Amino acid sequence: MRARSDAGPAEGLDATGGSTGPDPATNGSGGVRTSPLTVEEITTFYEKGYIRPGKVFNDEQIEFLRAVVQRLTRSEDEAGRRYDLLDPALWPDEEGGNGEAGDAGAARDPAQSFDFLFNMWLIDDDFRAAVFNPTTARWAAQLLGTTSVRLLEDNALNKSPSPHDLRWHQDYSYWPLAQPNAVTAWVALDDTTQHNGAMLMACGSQHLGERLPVVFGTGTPYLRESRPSSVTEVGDPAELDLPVEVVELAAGEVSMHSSLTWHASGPNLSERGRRAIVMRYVSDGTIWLGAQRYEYNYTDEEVGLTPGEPIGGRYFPVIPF
Ligand SMILES: O=C(O)CCC(=O)C(=O)O
Repeated sequence: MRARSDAGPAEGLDATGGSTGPDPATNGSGGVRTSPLTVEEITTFYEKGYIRPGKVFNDEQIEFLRAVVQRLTRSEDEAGRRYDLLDPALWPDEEGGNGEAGDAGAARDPAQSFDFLFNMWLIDDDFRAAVFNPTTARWAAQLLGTTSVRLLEDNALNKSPSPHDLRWHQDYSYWPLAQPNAVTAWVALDDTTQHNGAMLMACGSQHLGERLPVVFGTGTPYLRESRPSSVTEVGDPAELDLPVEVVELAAGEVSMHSSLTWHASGPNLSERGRRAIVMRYVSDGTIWLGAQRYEYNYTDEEVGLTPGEPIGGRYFPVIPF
């Protein structure tokens, strides 16, 4: 579908995306952690719905990845594949199709820019080296209680300075899977604070089960008609007494959240973009539902999967760890 680039692995990243520095398992390489999660961390994830296990890329690797993302953002833009999470032209209506806001010609408000790149591992070897790092894959397996995980997708995010926020949502609502056996690893490429729009997590919300997808820019729920009637809207964490934590991270640090955890992010009040790369992992064996659940970036035909089959194939590779 898309050609791979000829670029070699990232400087400072080995072929599997691991650190090439001395003894990283003991935090020897720029404070990078590769040790497995502890029982306490796994328990905290179960209780709160997310954890901050530490730094997975050192400063040199982060500097390199920023340049990789900048290059890919430019080439994707030139190829007409710009996707903006806050662009009203892309917002679905309540039924899930493009509504009035989706009419061709709807103006794109630059102040709302939240650039979103999808599956760069397929076209760029440097990005792939980061995405295939064994550390976050192993952590994902520990958090999902499995021995093998597949990559569901990767993303690069750049939230521009903007007064707009990304509304409360849970990731599972948007995925073509029969079970929420999935977890996201969100790696900061910049120091991330409340001021520049860090993510917010509603602790314990993952215990409340599946919710409807929402339009990221407005919080309007959709797909009410096609989801079971027991699936209700994401609520206001404050009204439900769910503690909200701000996920402040230094560049290179990762947070990992469950596919059911409600999360949002505030406005970026700084003068620079707030960048991140994201890996989303799914337990091997999770069942593909495809378009009958959600119109994903790939059709069932493209991925070669029939609804009811375990997820697999070239778009969803096992990540070795
Ligand atoms: O980066 C953000 O502000 C939100 C990202 C998000 O919702 C996610 O990675 O699941």
